[in-house]
Amino acid sequence: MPTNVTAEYLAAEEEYRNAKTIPEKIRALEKMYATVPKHKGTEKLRLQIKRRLAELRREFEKQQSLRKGGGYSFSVKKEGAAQIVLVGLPNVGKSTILKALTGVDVEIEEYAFTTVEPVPGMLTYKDIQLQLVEVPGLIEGASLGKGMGTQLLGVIRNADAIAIIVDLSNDPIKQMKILLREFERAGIKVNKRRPNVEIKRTPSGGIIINGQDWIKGEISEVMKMLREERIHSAEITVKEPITLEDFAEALDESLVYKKAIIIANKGDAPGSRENYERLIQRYNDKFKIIPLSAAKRINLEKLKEELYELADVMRVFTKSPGEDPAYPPIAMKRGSTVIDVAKRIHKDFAKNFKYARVWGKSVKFPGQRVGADHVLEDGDIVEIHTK
Ligand SMILES: Nc1nc2c(ncn2[C@@H]2O[C@H](COP(=O)(O)OP(=O)(O)OP(=O)(O)O)[C@@H](O)[C@H]2O)c(=O)[nH]1
Ligand SMILES: [Mg+2]
Repeated sequence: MPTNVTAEYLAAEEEYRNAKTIPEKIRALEKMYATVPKHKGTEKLRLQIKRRLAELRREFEKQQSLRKGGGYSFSVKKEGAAQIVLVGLPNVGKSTILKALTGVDVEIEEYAFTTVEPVPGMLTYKDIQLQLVEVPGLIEGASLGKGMGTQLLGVIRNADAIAIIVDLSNDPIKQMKILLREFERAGIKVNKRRPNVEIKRTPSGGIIINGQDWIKGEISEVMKMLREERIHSAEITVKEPITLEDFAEALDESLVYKKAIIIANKGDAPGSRENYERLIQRYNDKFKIIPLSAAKRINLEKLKEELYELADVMRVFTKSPGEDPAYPPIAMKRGSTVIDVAKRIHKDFAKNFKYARVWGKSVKFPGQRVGADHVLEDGDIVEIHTK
């Protein structure tokens, strides 16, 4: 054990040794991680704690799903172009927002835990249907099994994106800390992408690592992690500067990555301005923050626009030669190409594709002739020509 750790760390370590259940162990390890001094000498120790935490999380998930008869009983069938979950502590105004945006008749009360199961509603914006799902209020410890938390977090893991809702009549920083910790514990990474490491398992030939120089840390530690994951033969390509912890993250297939925004609700409440300023100061660089009063219906239009952005979709109008564009448009993932659209319409369209004509933002002049790989933009009109 390193000699330069703190008394708090030792206390947490003691707690870890005495822990009986997985949640107890997780809490103790989190404390150890938070109290270990961050310098080069403790790098391996921090890595070890992180890896043990990930292992416990996976073990806990398995235990939970076995107990609940397998899988998450709360899953909500996806509809529309994207599914966005509304997530927050109890009583922050999730139902009020859902109702204001989708018209769904959900119960709204001044006390906590009014909504007890996920409630979906459809938001139509710019001719596109987005599914919003209110997730019942999360609480501290949800990820460790409190208040059906594991099922609720399962719904969030399965969604396309997350709208975090905080209540500006209460301390928003505290709310964010609770929510972000629960996400972390459930293996949900927000507004972050997987470290750019490609791991290609090979039948034989041992471990080959391309781009080794990008790794800030000892290769022996990398090899140890691979052994522990039972990866004995693989071609690994590191494509950006990474730490050992990043490498561990890249190895962890149970993690999910989601885009998220913050909706700062109850902007009409006393003290909300001050709380909003604090929220901005702390989280503005990682999240888009939209102030709102759902009760007074202030800033709802802006919120719709931001939810549309969050959904990461675009509208594509299709047309046949000599005819007007068809309505409604189809919803495509941002960055989709002409051939993606062709595939969506009919597989023969893709198979017999010759060229397309495009009108809109992605081209220089109207009706421009483009190839299969041409990347489209929101609102483009596409006319596909086949052989
Ligand atoms: N002042 C103010 N109150 C609001 C606003 N939005 C919601 N509320 C109130 O906050 C309380 C809780 O609202 P809900 O929409 O039921 O909150 P929820 O997050 O769905 O609550 P649970 O389902 O119990 O977790 C109700 O009394 C609402 O009227 C708002 O913008 N301003
Ligand atoms: Mg509710």
